[in-house]
Amino acid sequence: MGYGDTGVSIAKYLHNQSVPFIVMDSREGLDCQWLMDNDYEFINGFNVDILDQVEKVYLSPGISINNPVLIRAKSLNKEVETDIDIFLRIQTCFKILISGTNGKTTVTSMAHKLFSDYLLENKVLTLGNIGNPVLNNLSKDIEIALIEVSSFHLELSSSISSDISVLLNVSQDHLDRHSSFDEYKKVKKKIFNKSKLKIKESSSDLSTEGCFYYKDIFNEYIHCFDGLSDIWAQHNIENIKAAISILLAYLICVEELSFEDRSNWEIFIKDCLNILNTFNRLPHRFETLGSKEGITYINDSKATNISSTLKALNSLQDRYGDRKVILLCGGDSKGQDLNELRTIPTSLLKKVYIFGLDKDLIASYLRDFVDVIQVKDMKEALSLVVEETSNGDVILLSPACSSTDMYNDYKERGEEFRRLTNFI
Ligand code: UMA
Repeated sequence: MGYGDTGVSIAKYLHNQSVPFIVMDSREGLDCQWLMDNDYEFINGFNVDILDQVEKVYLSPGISINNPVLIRAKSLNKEVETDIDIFLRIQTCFKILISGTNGKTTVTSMAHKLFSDYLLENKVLTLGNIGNPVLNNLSKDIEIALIEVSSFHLELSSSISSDISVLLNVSQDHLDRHSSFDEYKKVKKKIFNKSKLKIKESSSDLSTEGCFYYKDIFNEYIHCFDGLSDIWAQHNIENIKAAISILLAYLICVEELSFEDRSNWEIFIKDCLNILNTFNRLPHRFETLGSKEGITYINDSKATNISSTLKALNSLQDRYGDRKVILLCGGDSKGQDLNELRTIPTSLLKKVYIFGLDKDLIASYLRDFVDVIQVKDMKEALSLVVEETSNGDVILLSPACSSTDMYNDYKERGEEFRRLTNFI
């Protein structure tokens, strides 16, 4: 079910096993040439009747648990599996699962940099939600797999297990897919189901036994982080701690470092920070595009929920004075509780331009605190913004919403910001 990146990887996996299959996808105009060339049936839409011929159902993460074919398959006791289930069952490498509402891809990439530079001999790969379907890597010679998993993966997967599982943070997101915030939290907690070692941000949220808390573990070593003056690094301090704690946990698992004897930890942390000094920042994530005529432009298009936008604004508050930031936001708010918007640091904001599907709704929550202007799109916002800015201001695209009402994805939205601001 689904013939996007994951569906294609599942189809190729089954083809290699000589297992016959049928593909279903509701999208129009999909490229099905490979299926046709190999005589596989493609159904454009979801047809419950097909289940008579089916022994097992394979799911893409985008398929909802309320999809009628999936509901019917379960009621008929058909086996249901995801690509993640297959990979975790078959691949024998050391498996590290990473999830969380914000920072998953950044932490997975930072951990990859740390593992690759620290453990020169090991073959380490990043897989999963980061944009590399796990099944494309089944036959590869991997020693350590850093697998980014989303709430969609966790919700649909039936047999989550790992050597190390990491849950970064949990705040409201994807509430158009999960029935409530509590349900979303429950799904995220599945990452710890059969995990030998668990890593979590802190002990304060979601109660889970036997965890390694990366916010607290570095308390004694906080002076090591003092040198991180760069605004990007400050914004990512929790992500940096999480990435270091993943390598630390791995070294504890393979007994190269000890949890009890911490005499080498300080050197280890400093080594890690040195490695991350040369980490290539990821685009669309609090990405400073540059400055022109005294105005700084930041592309934070990946901020697809309110907590991510709050983080960006709070980072800027430490650095800039009152009324220095012009925020561009809006899109599909995905059922988030917009009351959270009331906690934004309003003194920092000069103006907020709002566009997209939920602009009226978002404006109604912000209007009492800040100067709000509703616009048709990002282009209109940027054409008006020119009149407002003065030396030392920051123009921040941090939408707090999903992009899919106006763009294919957050990347396209970020690219448009880059193009319209002439940072090509
Ligand atoms: N489809 C249907 N009906 C549905 C839902 C989907 O027919 O109800 C079809 C679509 O028409 C499309 C296909 O399924 O042809 C898309 O499948 P998909 O939505 O499961 O996406 P994939 O292309 O397989 O990509 C997925 C992840 N996407 C989602 O979970 C939505 C990718 O994460 C991931 O990189 C990829 O697998 C490889 O593991 C993207 C993402 O946006 C980056 N993730 C969300 C996030 O990070 O917040 C969860």
